[in-house]
Amino acid sequence: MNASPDITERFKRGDKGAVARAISWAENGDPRFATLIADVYSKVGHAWRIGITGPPGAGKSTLVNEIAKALRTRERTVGILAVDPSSPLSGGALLGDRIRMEERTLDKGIYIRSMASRGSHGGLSRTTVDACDAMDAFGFDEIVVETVGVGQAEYDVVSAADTVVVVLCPGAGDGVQAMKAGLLEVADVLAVNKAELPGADRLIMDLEEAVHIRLAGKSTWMTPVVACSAARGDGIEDLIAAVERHREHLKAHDLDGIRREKRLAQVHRVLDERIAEHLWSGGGFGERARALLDSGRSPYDVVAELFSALLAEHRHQKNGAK
Ligand SMILES: Nc1nc2c(ncn2[C@@H]2O[C@H](COP(=O)(O)OP(=O)(O)O)[C@@H](O)[C@H]2O)c(=O)[nH]1
Ligand SMILES: [Mg+2]
Repeated sequence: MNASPDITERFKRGDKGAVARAISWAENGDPRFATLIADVYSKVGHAWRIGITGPPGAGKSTLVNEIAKALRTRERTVGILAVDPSSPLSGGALLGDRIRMEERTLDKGIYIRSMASRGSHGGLSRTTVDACDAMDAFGFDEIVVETVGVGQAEYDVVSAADTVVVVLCPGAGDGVQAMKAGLLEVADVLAVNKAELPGADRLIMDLEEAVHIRLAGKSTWMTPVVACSAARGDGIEDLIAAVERHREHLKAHDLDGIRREKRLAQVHRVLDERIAEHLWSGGGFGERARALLDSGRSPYDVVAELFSALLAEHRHQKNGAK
């Protein structure tokens, strides 16, 4: 594969067009992504990755905007990834505003990218991690990933982020509902946004209690609950401070080990994808499975037969290679 030296050059020079191209390759399952990331992989690991998740309407996009602004005043460079599994026009109007903001300020230290999961090649986890790796290697200090916390998405954000911030707000996305949805489990920091609205204090208390019950007696990171009001720009510094405390906590504990496990999970996912692709397209398993089913065999029988055939072929190839 020799199609990327030019892009690799541009990438290393800090041309944002090159990081955009890299992410598109990742989204489309273009093999040039693998070549590029291999070239720049020694640079991956510098950035701190902040995942922002929570129910729709909680104020995630508004918060991401405020966090990015605050990080920029600290001279930190920021890559933003907005992943929206529900809408192909990810991020909607707010993202549009941000892009306009970026154009207006011509701020070289910020890059904003939206990614739709529908139609993306491979899983959302993989493309999210790939996009983060690309932004990380490109040299951003901080990467902020916004995903809607529904269903699988909150686990996807865990695989991509070092610190997961779960954003809730009084009213619609109740604390109890969040617990049911498994959002509390993935939270390193809980942000109660729209804290100026009635019900916020109650939600904060409920969440603190829930965290306490879950983590009491365990010598582990105690998920802080931070009040903020993204629309007013309040509490943003507290939120960033909480993220920084979590970062220090991980650095003092086993950051490398945690990151290695996430890498391993990525290898696992991508290898699974590869194997499945190979079997069902190149390996002709579909045809063989159909034939076996037509002969009246049960699905488990068919699986057993195909699996032993696979192992036999593998052994055969290995011996042939000797
Ligand atoms: N009252 C109030 N509204 C907010 C606050 N932050 C965001 N919003 C509003 O909540 C709505 C959803 O915000 P958005 O950032 O798009 O939420 P997302 O779906 O989680 O990304 C928008 O109308 C925002 O203006 C806040 O702190 N207080
Ligand atoms: Mg949003």
